[in-house]
Parts: sequence; C-alpha cells; structure tokens
Amino acid sequence: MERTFLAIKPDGVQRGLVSEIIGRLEKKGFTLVGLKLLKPSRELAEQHYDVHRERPFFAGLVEFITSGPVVAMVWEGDGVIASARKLIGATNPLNAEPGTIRGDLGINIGRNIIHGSDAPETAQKEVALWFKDEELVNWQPELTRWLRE
Ligand code: 3AN
Repeated sequence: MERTFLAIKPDGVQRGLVSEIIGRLEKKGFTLVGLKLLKPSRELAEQHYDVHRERPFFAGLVEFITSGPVVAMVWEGDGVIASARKLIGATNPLNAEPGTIRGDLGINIGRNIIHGSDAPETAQKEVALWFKDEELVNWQPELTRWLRE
C-alpha cells in the first residue's frame, strides 16, 4: 500500500491547525501510520530540503522549519501521494484553490502550513529520513472494506 510523508510546519502548529489538517486527511479515508511532534535539527532540515540547497530561499526555509514544532506524519492509502498533494494545494497559498488546505488556510509561500512528498521516490526518501521503521505502525482500519475496493 502506498505511503507518503506529510509535515505540518511550525506555522500550522502555532496557529492551532493540527486537528483541522489531520481531520481532513482522516475524512478523506487515508490511514495514519506514523505521527510525532518534533523540533527538527538543522541537519534533518537541510537533508529534507537538499534539492533546494542552491536556491536563494534555502537558508530561510531551514531557519523556519527548525524554528518550532513540526508534526511529522506518514499516511497510507491508494494513490495517497498524489491525492494528498491535491488536498494540500499549490505551493503558493495565494494560487491554491479554495477547498485545499493551503487555499483555505495558507498565507503566502513562506507560510504555507504543510509539506507533502511530491512523488513515489521522494515519499520513500522522506519517510526513511523522518521515521525509523519501528516508529511506523502496520495496521488495518476496521473500516477497510468501506475504504478500499
Ligand atoms: P511544495 O512544498 O509544494 O512541494 P517545493 O518543494 O517547490 O514546494 O518547495 C518547498 C518549500 O520551499 C515550499 N513549501 C515553500 O515553503 C518554499 N519555497 C518554494 N519556493 C519558494 C520561493 N520562491 N520563495 C520562498 N519559499 C519558497
């Protein structure tokens, strides 16, 4: 079953949006298999944003993500990687469609509340970067037959 890495960034946590965001993913029928609150180290943040290392906003991005608590999560479900990206909406909340997390709740590109893996390879890499195997729980919701064909 497909898995993706999602993280509620410090702005989402500080603004009290954790339950709202987790609720949207639960209601969509995805399964939470990993969850922790942490203040990411600089090393973790730099590895996570490694593809942006040469970009002018890299230092600010690392500064921001390490500035406060982050809710790191792994979600499971059919097509969850692409679907979670749709639920999250465009990178810049000013362009994100209403109904998406960033469209409804986000402020601007530097305060866009949540991160979501953008492809299967990044999902695999990010899950492994943020979680140890033993921190992930393999379980089947009792509702499975209503959630999966
Ligand atoms: P997404 O989070 O939608 O996958 P990415 O991977 O392109 O977007 O960018 C990672 C993060 O870098 C974004 N969530 C945003 O916080 C920040 N970011 C991206 N582009 C810019 C930019 N032009 N200026 C400032 N921050 C940016």
